Amino acid sequence: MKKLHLPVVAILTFLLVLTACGGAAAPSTAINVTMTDFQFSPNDFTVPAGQEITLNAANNGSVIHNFVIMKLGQSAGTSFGDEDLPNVYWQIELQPGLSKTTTFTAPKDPGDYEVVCRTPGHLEAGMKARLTVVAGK
Ligand SMILES: [Cu+2]
Repeated sequence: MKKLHLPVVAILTFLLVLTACGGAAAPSTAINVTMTDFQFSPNDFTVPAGQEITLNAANNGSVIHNFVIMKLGQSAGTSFGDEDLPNVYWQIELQPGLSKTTTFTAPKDPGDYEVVCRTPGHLEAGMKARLTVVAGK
């Protein structure tokens, strides 16, 4: 039994260090996303608040996909509908098989922002991600 203790302590220490460093990946002003039927890959992005972000998006799926960032504190819930439109911070639509590079200004307020695909049925299928906005230094 004692042999188990050292690895456990090492793992816990590692997790503590990660937490101390902020947990999520370092913020980047250039992010890449690949959309397929029906997910975002990766599904977690970290960007610095208020800065111009370059988004390289590719739709490798067989249908239209969207990268929709909801406003802070807003969620599209289980299904994206017209009632969610006023709560959209920024969005792009991408035809199947295409890639596109665009830019947007990251929200000025740090926090976790919901990212969804608004094509009917896709959020229901789990097409969702998270944009983490962190304060600049
Ligand atoms: Cu989609």
